[in-house]
Amino acid sequence: MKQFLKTFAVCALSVAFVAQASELTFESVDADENGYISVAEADSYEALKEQFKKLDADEDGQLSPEEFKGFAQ
Ligand SMILES: [Ca+2]
Ligand SMILES: [Ca+2]
Repeated sequence: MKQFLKTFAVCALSVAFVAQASELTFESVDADENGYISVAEADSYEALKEQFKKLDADEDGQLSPEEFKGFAQ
């Protein structure tokens, strides 16, 4: 029974992780929490990396929370 609960817990955690990974939030991408997403931070996320230049409206090389709102997931 204990083994079953352990397996169940691991599965539940995996599902939670996948759900998180499929929907990016500004906070989750902004690794150093400086309020902007840099090219290096966006680099870990394929879809975001592809849209980075388009999203960076003021072309300062980083995304503000306002610019990130345009990200199509
Ligand atoms: Ca940052
Ligand atoms: Ca910008």
